[in-house]
Amino acid sequence: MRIAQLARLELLRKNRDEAKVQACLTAITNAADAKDGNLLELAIDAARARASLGEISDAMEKVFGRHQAVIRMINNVYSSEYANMDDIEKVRALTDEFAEIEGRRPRILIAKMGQDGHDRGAKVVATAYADMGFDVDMGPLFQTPEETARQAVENDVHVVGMSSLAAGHKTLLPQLMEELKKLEREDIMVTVGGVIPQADYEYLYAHGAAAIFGPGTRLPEAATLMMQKLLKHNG
Ligand code: B12
Repeated sequence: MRIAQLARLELLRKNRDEAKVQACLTAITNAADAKDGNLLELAIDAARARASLGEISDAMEKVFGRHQAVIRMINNVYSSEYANMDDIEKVRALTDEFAEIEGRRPRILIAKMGQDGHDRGAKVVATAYADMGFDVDMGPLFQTPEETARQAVENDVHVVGMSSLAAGHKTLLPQLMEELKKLEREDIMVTVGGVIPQADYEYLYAHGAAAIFGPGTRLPEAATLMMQKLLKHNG
C-alpha cells in the first residue's frame, strides 16, 4: 500500500507545473509568516495546482512548527469508579513489594506509535496504572518507534506498554524491539494492548511481546500479570 502511494505521488509530481506549485507553496509560507491572507484559500489554490497534502502542511510548518498532540491523564479516577477495591489493593501490594526490592516503583511508558489516533484506551490504562501504584509516563500521540525507545531509555522505565488500535502492531512492535536493541536496552519489557486479532498473537510473542491485552481487558488483572512477570524478570 505504501509503495502504491509513493508511486501515485511520483506520478502526481511528473504531471504538474512545478513552478506554479512552488509559487503556491511560497504564498502559503509568506501568508503564515505575515499573519495576513486566507490560508485555507491558498491551500486550495495549491491543491488545484497539484501540491500534495504533505507539501501544503510543510509550507505552514516552516512558520508554525509541528503540532505536538499531548495526552493528559487524571489520577484517582479509575480507582474511584472501579467496583472491586480488593483487586486494586492486591496490585498495590505487588507494586509496593517491587518498590521495596528495587528501591523505586515500577515505571511504565504508555506509548502510542504510528498513525493511530485512538487515545481513549491509553488514557484509561495510564490512569489505572497510576492508581495501582505505578509511575506512569505517557508518550505523545504519533511517536515513531525510535522516539518511543529513546523516551523509554531516557526515563529508565521497566515496561513499555504500547497501545495499538489501528492495525500497526505487526510493524511497530518489531521496530520498537529493534530500536531498544540499538540502545542496548532489550531488557526493558514490552507489552501490547488494543485491538489485536487473535491470529497475530503468536507473531507478536515471537517478536518480543511479553504479554498482550485485548479489548475488554480488566486492568487490575493485566497489571497483576505484568507485575508477576516483572518481579520474575528482575529476579
Ligand atoms: C472510539 C473509536 C474511535 C474514535 C477514537 C477517539 C479517541 N480519541 O480515542 C474515532 C472516532 C476518532 C475513531 C477513528 C478511527 N477509527 Co476507530 N474505533 C473506536 C472504537 C469504537 C472504540 C475504541 C475505544 O476507545 N475503546 C475503549 C477503550 C477503553 O478500549 P481499548 O482502547 O481497546 O483499551 C482496552 C484494551 O484494549 C486494553 N489496552 C489497550 N491499550 C493497552 C495498553 C496497555 C499497556 C494495556 C495493559 C492494556 C491496553 O485495555 C483497555 C481497557 O480494557 C473501536 C472499536 C472497538 N470496539 O474497539 C474503533 C476501531 C479501533 N476504529 C477503527 C478504525 C478503522 C478507525 C478509523 C481508521 C476510521 C476511519 N476510516 O477514519 C479512524 C482512525 C483514526 C486514527 N488516526 O487513528 C477500527 C480499527 C480496525 C483495525 N484495527 O483493524 C476499529 C477496531 C473499528 C472496527 N471494528 O473496524 N475511532
